[in-house]
Amino acid sequence: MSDCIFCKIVDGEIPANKVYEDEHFLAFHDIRPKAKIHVLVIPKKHIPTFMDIQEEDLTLIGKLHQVIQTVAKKLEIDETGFRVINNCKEHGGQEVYHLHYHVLGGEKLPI
Ligand code: IU
Repeated sequence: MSDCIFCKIVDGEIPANKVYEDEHFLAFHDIRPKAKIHVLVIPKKHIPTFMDIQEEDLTLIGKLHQVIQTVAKKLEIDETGFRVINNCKEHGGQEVYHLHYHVLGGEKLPI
């Protein structure tokens, strides 16, 4: 998607503070962190929203969970814990229409 900001980050057109990258996924620090640690984990494939995940994407989405585990270990929040959030569409507060999961931690988060 040529006008997608996260696709541009994937393509290296826009810089990001990367935490993890492999063939199918990228994780980078959120530019407006809402916790001491706030990382976004995305599939490189352009899937606009949670509701656009298709049957064919389920293996990818499963692996994304493994990537979150890897990121949590790398940032040393795997033992203390963290929160994973997806904002879906307008009422969910989604700003960027490229599937992403917020990983928040590094401190005790408010309920
Ligand atoms: P949301 O779930 O779509 O609302 O979250 C989008 C997030 O992407 C939000 O927390 C932004 O701060 C973050 N972000 C970013 O890290 N880098 C960018 O270039 C842009 C948004 I645009």
